[in-house]
Amino acid sequence: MEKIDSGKLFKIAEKFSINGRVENAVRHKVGHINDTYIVKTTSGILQHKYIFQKINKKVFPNPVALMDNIRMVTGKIRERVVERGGDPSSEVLNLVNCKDGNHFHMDDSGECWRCYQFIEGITINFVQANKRGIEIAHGAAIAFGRFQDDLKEIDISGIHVTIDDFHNTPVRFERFLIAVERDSHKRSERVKDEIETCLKTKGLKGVITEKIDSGEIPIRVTHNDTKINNIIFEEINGASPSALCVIDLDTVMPGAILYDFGDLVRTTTATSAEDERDLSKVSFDLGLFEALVRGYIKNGRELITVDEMQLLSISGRVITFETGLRFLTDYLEGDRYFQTEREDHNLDRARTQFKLVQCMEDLEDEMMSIVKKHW
Ligand code: ADP
Ligand code: GN1
Ligand code: MG
Repeated sequence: MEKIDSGKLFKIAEKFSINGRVENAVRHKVGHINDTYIVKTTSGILQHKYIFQKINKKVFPNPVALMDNIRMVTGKIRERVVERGGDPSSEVLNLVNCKDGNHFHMDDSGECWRCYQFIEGITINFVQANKRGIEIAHGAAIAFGRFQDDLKEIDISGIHVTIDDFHNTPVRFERFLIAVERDSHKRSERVKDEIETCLKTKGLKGVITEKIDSGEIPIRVTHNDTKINNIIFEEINGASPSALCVIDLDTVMPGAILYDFGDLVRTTTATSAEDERDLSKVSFDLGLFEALVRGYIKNGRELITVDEMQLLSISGRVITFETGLRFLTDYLEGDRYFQTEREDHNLDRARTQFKLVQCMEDLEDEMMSIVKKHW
């Protein structure tokens, strides 16, 4: 993780049409991919806050196309928010343009920077299986369902693919096998059990992609990174936080809604952090799952097809397996993709995913019954 001195960030901030003079810039350590900073400015007695992000170019080879997607998608969502009488300053990400009119800045070393208006609120990494957790899960699912609905009329042919084969689980499995074979960091011996688990679970990899290939599952413009912490929640005195704005739009591209619903299941039903080391704390909660189904279907009932509905209950298991494969692959390759903060961080993350896959397998019938009940 590159450290940046605030002098450099001040210079970058000068390129954007922000209000006031920069007072300070602080690294914001949430998210595994981009470098994010909170920048505070003042003009007279007024204070302003912005989010600055350096787009990870190892992960996103074409930041220009990515920013083009974000411009189009936020434009469409803004129209929809206004139509329904919402507040476009907090219910959609607002890019701040550069002084030269561009919506991103390419610095001298070829790094791509963007700036958003700061949205006040909180992010939530995981929820507990209680009334508050259920309300949060339900609100998150409504937000992602609405996101899907807001984008249903966008012209998919104008949306770029920002990462090839992002949710192609069979390709992720092949890459995992190559990483095991190469064993470039001599770590495979340590993770023999996890490798064995992946080989035994490989039946899951084609469950969604085969139906995409056969044309049964439609391709739409989807978010593709619907972790619960990619929503900003508003804290209202006494009540449970309510979902305000879907963020992290770097992976918006053509995809299947099953991976979106699935990733929400992966990150919301686990009742523990993604990197929890104590696996006895990692479990799957059916009440939270039901809250997600209720919430997602609310805006999606017209949109979700019968074929998609039939895979809704297994979608979480597929993407949790995929994410486990990705963490384990990165561990085997020497932690090159996901930002890590401790030794074995990716391995700890992979282990929680495999535990969760097992929990979901044990509750397969109950999950299907819940989907049918709300269908
Ligand atoms: P990553 O791809 O690294 O996860 P994100 O776009 O999700 O990057 O941003 C990382 C974090 O920065 C978010 O989890 C959130 O806490 C914060 N953040 C991003 N955009 C905004 C915004 N417009 N307003 C307030 N906070 C934001
Ligand atoms: C990354 O950017 P962030 O932290 O929201 C990753 C997701 C993974 C997730 C696992 C572009 O999401 O695909 O599911 O970590 N994003 C990218 O926590 O690879
Ligand atoms: Mg994020």
